[in-house]
Amino acid sequence: MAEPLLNGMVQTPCDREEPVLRPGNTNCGGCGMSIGLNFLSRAIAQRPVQMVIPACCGIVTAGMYPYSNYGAPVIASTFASSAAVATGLAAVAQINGDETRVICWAGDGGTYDIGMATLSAAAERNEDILYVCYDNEIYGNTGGQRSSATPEGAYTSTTPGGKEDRKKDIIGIMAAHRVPYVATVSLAHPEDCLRKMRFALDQRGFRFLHILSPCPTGWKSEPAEGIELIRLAIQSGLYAVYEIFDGERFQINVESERSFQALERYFALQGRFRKSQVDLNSIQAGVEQTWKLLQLRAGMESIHE
Ligand SMILES: Cc1ncc(C[n+]2csc(CCOP(=O)(O)OP(=O)(O)O)c2C)c(N)n1
Ligand code: SF4
Repeated sequence: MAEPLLNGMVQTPCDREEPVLRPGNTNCGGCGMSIGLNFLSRAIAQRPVQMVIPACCGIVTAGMYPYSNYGAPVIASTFASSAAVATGLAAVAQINGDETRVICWAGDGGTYDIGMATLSAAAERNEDILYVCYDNEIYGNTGGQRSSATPEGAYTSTTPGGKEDRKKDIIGIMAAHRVPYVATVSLAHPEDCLRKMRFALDQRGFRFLHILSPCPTGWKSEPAEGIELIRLAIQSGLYAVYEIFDGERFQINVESERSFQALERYFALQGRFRKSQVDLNSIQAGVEQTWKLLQLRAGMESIHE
């Protein structure tokens, strides 16, 4: 029977025999990665899947062998090899003529930094992989060091005065590979999240999803406020929710009023910004610039049309 979700959307129940993320796992309370895995579980439903997870929090989630907190087959890979391992699994599925969808599930450290070489190579070859980056904007698993996804102003264990550099534009980098599908995903918009996950699971070729993923431990935020933080990130314009087809057709999925008040509240609710001297006016100017470019791209017709 159909089950009502938020915003009046109707969604079929998760008909997996068990969820991808089993209860009783040791993820921190309020972990955005857990929320993302629960959405992924619903999106996967009965599709056969195999997952590849590098050495991030997502693999600590699995727990101690021979038990697993994952209700799906998972290979634990090195950071440098996750997209390559997934490439191999996808090739085997193709040879065997089975419908298995291969998913890489990796943090920002494993994606933006340590696994970038094989990620880029797999994207360039348009391998049949769904790569999902849950971006908690730090190296969470090793004590919260900065990554190239850490935003300007954030305190981490290696940026005690607040990070001075801006966050890397991973979406621009992935789109530049002209892969079939790249999207940012809002955990605060279930319909956006499930639609994109289902679409990405069903496509062939390389697909990349980016999930801004609250991490109460690293963000020094309240576990119950993760979804509110995502809403504020979107309302302030800091997190743009959009998708890109074939590297050139841009579509904005959630409009943002780019509210300064939301920006202030986003920073105020997180201890990681408390010590930093970040100038919110300059952050907002950066946001406006990013949005201007995004709107221009979204307004452009595909050059092939
Ligand atoms: C090549 C390599 N370098 C460094 C490490 C140490 N290490 C283990 S987990 C981790 C951080 C991972 O961060 P991220 O991918 O963002 O995932 P998170 O822990 O935040 O979920 C690091 C640096 C490693 N395992 N392998
Ligand atoms: S450190 Fe952050 S990403 Fe890792 S399990 Fe805890 S809340 Fe989740």
